[in-house]
Parts: sequence; structure tokens; C-alpha cells
Amino acid sequence: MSSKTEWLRRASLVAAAAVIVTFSLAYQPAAHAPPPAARKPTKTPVPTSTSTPTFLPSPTSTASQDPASLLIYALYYDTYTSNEPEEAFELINLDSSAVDLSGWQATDGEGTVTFPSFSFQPGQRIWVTKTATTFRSEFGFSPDFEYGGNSDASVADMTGTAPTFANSGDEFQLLDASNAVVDAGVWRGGDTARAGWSGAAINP
Ligand SMILES: [Ca+2]
Ligand SMILES: [Ca+2]
Ligand SMILES: [Ca+2]
Repeated sequence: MSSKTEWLRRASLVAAAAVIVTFSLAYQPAAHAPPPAARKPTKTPVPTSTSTPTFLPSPTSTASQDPASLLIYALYYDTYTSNEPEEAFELINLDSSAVDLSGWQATDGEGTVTFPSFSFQPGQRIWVTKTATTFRSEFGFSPDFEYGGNSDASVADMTGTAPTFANSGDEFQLLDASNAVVDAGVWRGGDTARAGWSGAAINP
């Protein structure tokens, strides 16, 4: 299967030095179509200062899976806290049925972490962070998974070696249980040749 995934250019900054990239990956490759209302975030980070939103261009993903299924919705790679323990990403399930995330992986090329069994419901969005306690103190709500160690017993842990999202540029891939690239993102100086991505890196 082929797919085209659009990284829309909605983004918000939670702090002056912090960048959270929020992108909706739409089925239709319209260059600047606004996101459907149903996909507008309902969880909003609590800003500690205001800064100018960054608008992303719309490169095309070449991920192999049905584009209207399970997608990367946001990536928080340049965070507010020193040493960035609250790096995070958000996924959305746009499928009409639940997806079992067991064995699915997230990687930046250096670190790869694996989801435990989890029934990802249609329309659901989940936040996945390196450190749940820091994430919650910043955003005001608990993430669904953490991958940098068990900082919070109430938040499910992923296994593997934690990715670190380089602020100067990096790559992120979501792989299903058969190791197929489901979605990907490349920003700033990241390697745009990675599977699942085509076009220029985003520069929020
Ligand atoms: Ca935990
Ligand atoms: Ca990295
Ligand atoms: Ca980072």
C-alpha cells in the first residue's frame, strides 16, 4: 500500500524555549487544508509563556500503512525542562476499529521502545513520554505511557532503549508489530532518507 500523509502546520509553543510540533496527518494531500474539527486537540498544554506559533510545511510521508489509521499527531522534541525528560509524542487512531499496540515500536534511529498490550480505541489519542512525572507537572494531565524508566507507577511503561529527540534535527518512526513503518517524521537537520518520509524536513 502507499499513502500520502500530510503534516499540517498547526503547532504551538508551550514555552519560549520549548517547541511542540502538532501535526495532523490527513488522508487528502491538500497543501493547506485546515484540520477537520474532529481532530482538533482537546488536550492543550498549559503555556508558561507565549510565543509565536510555528507553521509547518507539508511534506509527504510515504508510510506503508493505510493513512487513515494510526498516526503521529504531535511530537514534543524541544522541551521546557532542562535535559528534556518530558520529551513526548502523541498518537491518534483514526481507524474505525481498535488497534492492539502490543509489539508496536517507536524509534529515533538510536533508541527504540516497544508498546505493551493496549487496545487503542477509534478516535482515541494517547500521549507517550520519556518521564511521566515531569510531563504531568508541565501539562497538567497524565500521559498514557512512559519510556525513560518507571517514574510513575500509574503510567504504563514501555520497554527498550529510550529515544532522544535531538533539537537540532532527528527522525521519528512508528512501526507496527510486523516492523512496517506506519508513520514517520523528520525535522530540522534530520535524515530525510528514512523510510516513511519524503520531502524536506519540517522546520518549525
Ligand atoms: Ca510507569
Ligand atoms: Ca535521536
Ligand atoms: Ca530534545
